[in-house]
Amino acid sequence: MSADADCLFCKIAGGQIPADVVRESERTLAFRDISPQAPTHVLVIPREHHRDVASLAAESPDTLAELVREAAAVAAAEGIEAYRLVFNTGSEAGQSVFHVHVHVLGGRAMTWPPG
Ligand code: IU
Repeated sequence: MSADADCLFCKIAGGQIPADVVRESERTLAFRDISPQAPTHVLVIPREHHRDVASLAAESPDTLAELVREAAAVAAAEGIEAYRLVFNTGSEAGQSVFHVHVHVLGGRAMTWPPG
């Protein structure tokens, strides 16, 4: 799917809303979360609109692979060896923006299980 006019992350991808962009690739964009939960907290999104990671996997698996490669590249650029990738999927799981994004979290010790 291409851009959704009501989607915040489509607007960030389209440059209509500013973001602290740290990395770009042909199909993805990485920017710092406005409410960081770790010293490094970057979101990587596809430029195209897909609701969640399962939709992205079904509709554009190559883009999903690029998203994960880009997430790893973000961690490497931040100098982080251990990091957590999170795809919240569905509101009960904590998804609040329905344009798929992977959280890249690192720079501190992580606990398990997540809350
Ligand atoms: P979630 O997994 O859908 O809950 O993640 C959405 C994230 O988007 C969350 O961590 C917000 O802090 C973040 N975010 C942002 O970076 N910029 C924004 O303008 C908005 C949310 I709204």
